[in-house]
Amino acid sequence: MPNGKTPRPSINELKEHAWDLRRDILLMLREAGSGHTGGSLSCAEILVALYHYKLHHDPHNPQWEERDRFILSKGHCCPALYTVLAHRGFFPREDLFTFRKIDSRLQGHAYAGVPGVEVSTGSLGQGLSIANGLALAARADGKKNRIYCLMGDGEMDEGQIWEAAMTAGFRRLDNLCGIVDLNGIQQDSWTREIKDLRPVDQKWSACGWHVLDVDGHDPAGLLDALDSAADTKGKPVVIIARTVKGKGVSFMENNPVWHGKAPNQQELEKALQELEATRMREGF
Ligand SMILES: Cc1ncc(C[n+]2csc(CCOP(=O)(O)OP(=O)(O)O)c2C)c(N)n1
Ligand SMILES: [Mg+2]
Repeated sequence: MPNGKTPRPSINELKEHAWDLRRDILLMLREAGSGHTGGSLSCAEILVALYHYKLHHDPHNPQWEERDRFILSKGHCCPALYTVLAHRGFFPREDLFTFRKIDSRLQGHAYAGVPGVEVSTGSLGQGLSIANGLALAARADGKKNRIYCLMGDGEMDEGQIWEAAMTAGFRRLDNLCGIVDLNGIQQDSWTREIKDLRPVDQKWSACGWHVLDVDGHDPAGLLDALDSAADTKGKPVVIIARTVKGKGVSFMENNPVWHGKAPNQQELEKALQELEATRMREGF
């Protein structure tokens, strides 16, 4: 049960967990033949920082009352969530290869029937409102657990996000931490061309949030930001995590085509070779 007070994993360990996550995301998407590759790869380090360090959770008792809650508001990126949950022992890794198959509980958007998934998501814009409810309930019950909500940058186009952001700021929900996976791309184009979010930090601070801006692929920076968020009193905290969509595979990086496309066998092999080369080069 990592809790941020325990010693931090080494940077190499975290890099290795993110590497394993990327490998299994690619393998499961190939097996399924469909799914959301780019946004799953962009949030790998964020999920590793949460599930291998910050979250209080118990894979053997997913409903443990005192657990921290994590809401994947960008529910189409469930390949990343399912994989980190399998790696933490919530269910067997082999189940990943049933993703999107008939009768599998590993549905193509995050499904609450999977151990460790708090809520079904996929209709964008709703996760932060759910997180607010959980944060208000925890406060009312005098609980110490924290609530985390990961959103996409394209998802910021949803009005409901800003209704929820204003509510959390007004209610001073300091047990709530939002994370924005700012990868610059939504569905088939660049976020700045569809609806420019900038200045995104000022939008959140105007709603009453404390804003942290980090490199979303730097494990140390993410751990610092998560610790700092937990220590912030009187305000919710949003971590703006600057990421690359498709991170880790050169031909998937910054290419909107890979938003909702799974690799074919040849692409998978090329991607895995690249991941292996990175591991050798960086020596983790
Ligand atoms: C309410 C709603 N409208 C549209 C969609 C279709 N859709 C799925 S993913 C996506 C783009 C999301 O972009 P972003 O939030 O930036 O996610 P990421 O880049 O992390 O994949 C859209 C429009 C949806 N899932 N829900
Ligand atoms: Mg995006």
